[in-house]
Amino acid sequence: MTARQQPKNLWIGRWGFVLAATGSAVGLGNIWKFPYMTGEYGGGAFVLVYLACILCIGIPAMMTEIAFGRRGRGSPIDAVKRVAQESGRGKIWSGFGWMSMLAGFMILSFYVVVAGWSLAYLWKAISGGLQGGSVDDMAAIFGANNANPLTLGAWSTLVTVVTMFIVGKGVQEGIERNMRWMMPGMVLLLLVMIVYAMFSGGFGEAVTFLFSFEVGKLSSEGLLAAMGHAFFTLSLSAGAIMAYGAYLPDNKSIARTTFTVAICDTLIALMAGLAIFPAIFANGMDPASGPGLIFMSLPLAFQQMPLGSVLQVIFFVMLSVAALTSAVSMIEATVAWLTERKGMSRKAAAWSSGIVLWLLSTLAMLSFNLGADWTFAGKNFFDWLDYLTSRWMMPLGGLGLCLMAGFLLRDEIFRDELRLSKRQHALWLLMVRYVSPLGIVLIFIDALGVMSI
Ligand code: VAL
Repeated sequence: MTARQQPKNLWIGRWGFVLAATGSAVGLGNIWKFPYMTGEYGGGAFVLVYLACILCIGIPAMMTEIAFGRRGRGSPIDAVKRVAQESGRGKIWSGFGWMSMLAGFMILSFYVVVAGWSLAYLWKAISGGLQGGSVDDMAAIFGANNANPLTLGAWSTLVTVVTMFIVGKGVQEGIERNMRWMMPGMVLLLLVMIVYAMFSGGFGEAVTFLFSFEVGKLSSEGLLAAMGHAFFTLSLSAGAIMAYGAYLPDNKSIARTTFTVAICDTLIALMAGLAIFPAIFANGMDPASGPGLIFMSLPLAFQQMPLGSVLQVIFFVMLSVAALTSAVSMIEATVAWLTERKGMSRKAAAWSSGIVLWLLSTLAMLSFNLGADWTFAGKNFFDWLDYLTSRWMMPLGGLGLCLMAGFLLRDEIFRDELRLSKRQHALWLLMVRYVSPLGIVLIFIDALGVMSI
């Protein structure tokens, strides 16, 4: 097959794909996960490695993924298969498409639980349920929020239902429209929080914590976490970006789009760090408090701010919408596959994957209450989903696609899709052939060395 595949659905507006891909990238990863991981892995060193991974691994990998998606014009499984076949390679390579679809599904099953926290906190913010003067009070509220499997399950079920509803309708219009107000709104709100933090203590400490690069401080586990987070935050190897790339019109520049998405995503994560850490230090909280970090520190900070109760409601609305625009992207690969291959309607595909997702997410949700003791090697089900996907499956998927694009497949395909200048193309090739794979492999080797101790 040499002819280019014809697109079925294309992003509508001029900014359609950028908005949707940014909507996918910017999510809980930026505002919930980035701060707590930075806290757990010691600050600046983690941030530095994360930024290096975005630049050297994430950006080339994202360009490659979009090129695969646009060339193959189908779900990641079919897109990878078609591009491989166009180069005379076998179906077996679609395995990377399978892995990314599975990773997206697994991520979504714990993601809806955290998005459920966000909705629960929105409700508490509206109904005055986030009162308390100390970190301990906030920790008690967070604990109580998670203790009851029925209410916690109801929130994550709500997220699942809303996600499937949007996906069933078709993501293009809904997402494009929402992203237009959400991104500027989010940036504005984070700016307000940062400016407030500048004048209310803890800001200097936060800046030092985030940007003092003592690389020696980072453990092998932290290195792996930083690399995994670069994949997670850009939604790479989770089916999302490739599935969205399949709807990218031919005349759009993949490189420009990728840089725009990566820059927006990185800026929002850093802004979130600058908005959140001052509150953590000013209130004497431990930055290494884990996944509950923002849910405990922020309500406390909002209480001390003028107009804090209003800003707090706006914040949780934004967080919930950011979570939703990411959630819908992670199921797109599965839904595209079910419609293309199994002949299902979009609605049927969305709801049937929704049921499986709901079962898996219920298990993840139980990790915070009834199933807290169901652990294996010190990790509960929720932790395992996160660990397997972001630390291993996503980087492995990225490694596979980069090596395929760099060595195995016909270079004309990528010349044709990426349309870079000669020099830029050579740089991209250098990245996907050597720099990204070497970075990923070295971090894996380092991590495996640690695990065998
Ligand atoms: N990239 C998103 C995030 O950072 C999701 C899709 C993992 O939250």
